[in-house]
Amino acid sequence: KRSIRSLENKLLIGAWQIDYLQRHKYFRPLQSTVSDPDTDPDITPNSNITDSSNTALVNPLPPAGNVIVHDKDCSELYDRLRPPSGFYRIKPRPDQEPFLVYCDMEDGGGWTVFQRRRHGRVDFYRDWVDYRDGFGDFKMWNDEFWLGNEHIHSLLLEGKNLVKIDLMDWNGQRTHAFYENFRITDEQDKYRLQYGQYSGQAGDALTGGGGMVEQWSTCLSGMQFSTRDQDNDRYLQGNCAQENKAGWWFNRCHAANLNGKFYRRGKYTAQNDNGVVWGTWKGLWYSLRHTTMKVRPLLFLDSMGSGAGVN
Ligand SMILES: [Ca+2]
Repeated sequence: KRSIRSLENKLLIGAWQIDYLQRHKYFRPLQSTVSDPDTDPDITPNSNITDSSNTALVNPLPPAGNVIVHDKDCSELYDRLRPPSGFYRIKPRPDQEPFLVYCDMEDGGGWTVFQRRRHGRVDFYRDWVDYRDGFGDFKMWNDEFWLGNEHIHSLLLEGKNLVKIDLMDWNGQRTHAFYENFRITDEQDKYRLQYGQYSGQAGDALTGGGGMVEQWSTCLSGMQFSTRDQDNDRYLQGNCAQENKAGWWFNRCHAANLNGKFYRRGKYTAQNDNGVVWGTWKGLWYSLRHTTMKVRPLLFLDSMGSGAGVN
């Protein structure tokens, strides 16, 4: 199953490369990367690429190097090329196979996205191997995916990062949470979650919100990852991953679970609070419409110089 997945990934990367090369006709006018880093914010490819007759084939493989060069994350790619948002291959560690990620080059730019919910078409109730290796679609701007714990682990390995969690409800209202120095350990330690300082408007639901008593059962800091087939939670009577239809870091069980079941209206009723939940914002019985988890270096200075982006 794993090798099929890896083949699929290679195919996807291949298809994407061909698409990329066609779109950019393998070369671009040189000045485009120098003079106007801020244009072309669109995710969809621009069809108004200059007529090929003006664009001499000066450098056969010019700055569109993301096909050949592998940045370690989207922030490095952003620093180098200021490309539009989209799927790119990155390579966090030199000894690693490059893999596809979605780079959010807006919101200050340079964000590597590792989780996204948009429309509920991708099933997030999956087993350990799927969560380890990643699943979902990596093609369209609104595709849903989990990048995979192994990839997330290597992406976050250096620490000193800032994770931003973007949330939207069914009325289009948005909020966000920041966590500094977000990390997960390796598979041997079941991808245990560690993070530092919280800030933002959505509330610190990862820590459980509420008081000490509530946090004792819902704080996810230090918790291992659980899936329906691997119960690593602190809930002795059952499996939080099964009850909550998700792979996630569970205590007994949670006040935040962005991999939960996708309900098509915000408020829901069920035996368990198993929706796409950020408890400190909308409570446990409201399932969110959009979620994004993304990361970039803590000291990243975006084009606005704010380091934290807007919103
Ligand atoms: Ca359990």
